[in-house]
Amino acid sequence: MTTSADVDLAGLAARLDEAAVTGTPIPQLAEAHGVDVDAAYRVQQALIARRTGRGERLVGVKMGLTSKAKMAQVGVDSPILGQLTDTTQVPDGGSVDISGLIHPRVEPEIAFLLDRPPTPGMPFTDAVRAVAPALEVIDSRYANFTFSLPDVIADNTSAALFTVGPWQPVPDGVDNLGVLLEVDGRTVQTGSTAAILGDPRRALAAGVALADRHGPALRAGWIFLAGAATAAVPLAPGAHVRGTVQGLGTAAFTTIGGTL
Ligand code: OOG
Ligand code: MG
Repeated sequence: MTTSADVDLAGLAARLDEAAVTGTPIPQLAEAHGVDVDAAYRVQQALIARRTGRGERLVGVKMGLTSKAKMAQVGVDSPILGQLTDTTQVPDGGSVDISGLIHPRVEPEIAFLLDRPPTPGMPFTDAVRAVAPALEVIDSRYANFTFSLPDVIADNTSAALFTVGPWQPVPDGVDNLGVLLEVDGRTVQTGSTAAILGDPRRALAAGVALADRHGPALRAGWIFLAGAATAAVPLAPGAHVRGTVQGLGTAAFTTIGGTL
């Protein structure tokens, strides 16, 4: 029997890395190679190590699948942790070249700025210095945007690009703020931060637990994306995208390049 101990995790990371770099979808890997959740996080670490080895710098982490809308969209029902690097951050109001992506989708997010390395049980306002509206572009490296739980973990939770809007002081509550995603001035998704594990502060707690078990060690000054409150929508070239979180303002970008 093949166990994850026998698997060439670095080899799987190399395949996912190459798929992202060349914009070429690949078949799912986990089942064929006996990769479970623990091994999948090791593949993700190896993937990120390849990228930091090329000069990318970690700037934060992201939660995925923290809302029912997202879980239903991809058929995986467990929150997951991925990693964000500097080269994947698009300035607010900037342009995003999506020509190298496979089948990008965009989703509205809420971001936390970590004031210190959060530990289990630390009060939210001790751990978080500021909050902001954000947008995430996801792009599964797997054909047809279809994957199992270990597959999406190994693929760094489909992370591709992200934009954070202006940081705001932490409001009294972040658990019931309206969320809006607009493309070319049309509303394409609406929701509430309540959809994020009932309260996005729980996403931070879940992320702390996952980072504790699988890495990376969270750092002061890092960005933490809590996971989308709504389903993601396909991203076309020439699209003006805005994500708004009630009381926090808007994050926006415009896409260039890419094909429909
Ligand atoms: C997995 C990533 C999910 C979120 O916010 O839920 C995610 C996917 O949907 O491909 O980033
Ligand atoms: Mg997301």
